[in-house]
Amino acid sequence: MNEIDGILKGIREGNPRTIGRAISAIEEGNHRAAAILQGINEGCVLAATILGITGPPGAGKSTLINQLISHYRIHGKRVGIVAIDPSSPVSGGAILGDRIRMMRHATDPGVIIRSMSTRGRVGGLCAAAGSAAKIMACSGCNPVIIETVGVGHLEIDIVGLADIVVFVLAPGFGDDVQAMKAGLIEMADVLVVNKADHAGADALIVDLKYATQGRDCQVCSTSATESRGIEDLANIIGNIAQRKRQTGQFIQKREKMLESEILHRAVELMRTKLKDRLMAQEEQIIGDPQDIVRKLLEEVCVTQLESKKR
Ligand SMILES: Nc1nc2c(ncn2[C@@H]2O[C@H](COP(=O)(O)OP(=O)(O)OP(=O)(O)O)[C@@H](O)[C@H]2O)c(=O)[nH]1
Ligand SMILES: [Mg+2]
Repeated sequence: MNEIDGILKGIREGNPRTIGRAISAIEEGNHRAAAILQGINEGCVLAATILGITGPPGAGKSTLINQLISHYRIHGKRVGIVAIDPSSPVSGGAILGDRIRMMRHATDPGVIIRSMSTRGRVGGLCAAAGSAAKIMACSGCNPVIIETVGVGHLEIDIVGLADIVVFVLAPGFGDDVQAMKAGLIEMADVLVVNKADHAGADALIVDLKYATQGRDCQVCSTSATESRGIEDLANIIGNIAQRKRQTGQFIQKREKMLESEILHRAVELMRTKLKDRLMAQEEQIIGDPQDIVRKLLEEVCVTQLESKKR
């Protein structure tokens, strides 16, 4: 068995170390990455629901995810988590914090947890997070949860990565919520008011329910630390997943996701090839930029086609 087949077998068998190695290969973009992704069974990827859980720093996303993991484990499901750390000074300790909060599940072979950092490469990270989610799905995880920080403008395009978007809020983010409300209702399938044990939660729920009237966006409340509202949230998510599959929304979205992944990869590939070609030019570059671009593109495409024939 060659190395890639071994890795693919390990992924299918749910071996956490192999899954970790495969995701590292994707993050590094090393020579194994493309082969691993090619070998991923799209059927498993389609079978899993990818949940995006986002919201302002400190709203309780990780604590809530921890509770959701317990819920899904009780129901016999394997769960994958991709925790994206924005590397921002605000939540600099996010990775460590998330790991500690999920530690309860860290030794459970039915739970795969992976942290990823943006380090400024948002586009690349989105692709890597999407690929990590695919690998987890292929290892039998369902759902796969992606945690990202989102405030106002979304740093990571979670809507483009997930089948269902859950936005977690907490009382005390008052003005932010007002400013974000329209955008939130547009992008989220579920708005969760977490920290329902805090004062102000009821008023926030009423406010959000009013704002979402007639819209395709559900509101619920949880207390992640007190383990309240978790089952309701899981049921809401389950019902949305079922409905999206029945109406064809699910597959439409996945097709769009694949389209943008292909575009991203194509652009990255072309960028590298064009740059290499430009750097390799010996004579001085002068003339009409448009002509040079056309010539460069032609050269790169011809070389690409020739290497394919060989
Ligand atoms: N009272 C109360 N505290 C909570 C609740 N959920 C989370 N917390 C606390 O809120 C703090 C932040 O929780 P996290 O789960 O780390 O929040 P997060 O949204 O993942 O934070 P970042 O990943 O840094 O953006 C922790 O101290 C939690 O214990 C809740 O339902 N009630
Ligand atoms: Mg967190």
